[in-house]
Amino acid sequence: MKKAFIFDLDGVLVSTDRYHYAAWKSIADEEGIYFDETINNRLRGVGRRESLKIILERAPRTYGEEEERALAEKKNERYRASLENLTPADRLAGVSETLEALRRTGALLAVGSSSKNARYILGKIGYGDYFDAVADGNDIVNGKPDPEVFLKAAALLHLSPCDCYVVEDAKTGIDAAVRGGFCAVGIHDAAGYDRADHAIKAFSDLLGL
Ligand code: B16
Ligand code: MG
Repeated sequence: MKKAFIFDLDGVLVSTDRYHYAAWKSIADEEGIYFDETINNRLRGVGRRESLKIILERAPRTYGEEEERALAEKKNERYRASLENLTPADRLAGVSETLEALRRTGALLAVGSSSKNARYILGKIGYGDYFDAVADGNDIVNGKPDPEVFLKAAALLHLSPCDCYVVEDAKTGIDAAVRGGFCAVGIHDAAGYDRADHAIKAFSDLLGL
């Protein structure tokens, strides 16, 4: 087992997919842009402004920089409002027990998320002070598939990428991990992605790495 685990947040420790979808869907509907769950899957692990650009691919007109900024902000207000009711019960299956067991092995635990709301979400699910390091969308210039967020987390842990697993549910996150020299572990949507070094079915399978 390696010295540390760097976890993606959304889709790995907690799932706020349906809230992202509802917020983007309301914006798309208001703008008269077609948007469905299949397109939403392309937003997994992708930053907010990049997500908006994917949605605007189907827009009947072009949007200026300021309009895009306002739409992203409106989406975030709606998304943030829906996060208010998150509680520790929203941690995904097996997360609480597995993190505790990993910690008992002496492994360091960190988060590497594209989300600018990561610290807020961690607080809501009772992990405000839990991790040894947190790197998120506020700390980086380049989003996944650039490895910046994971490199930042590894630097905060004072470890090299080769000493760390990155656990990801998004293909773009696996690409980022591989590019950064991490050991990439795919779960859920990313479990079938052949670029991952390991694929796990359940979160608790991390204990068997
Ligand atoms: P925000 P992760 C990602 O989180 C989500 O998967 C993605 O759907 C979202 O667009 C992105 O964060 C940005 O989120 O609007 O809150 O900054 O999977 O990298 O933890
Ligand atoms: Mg994710």
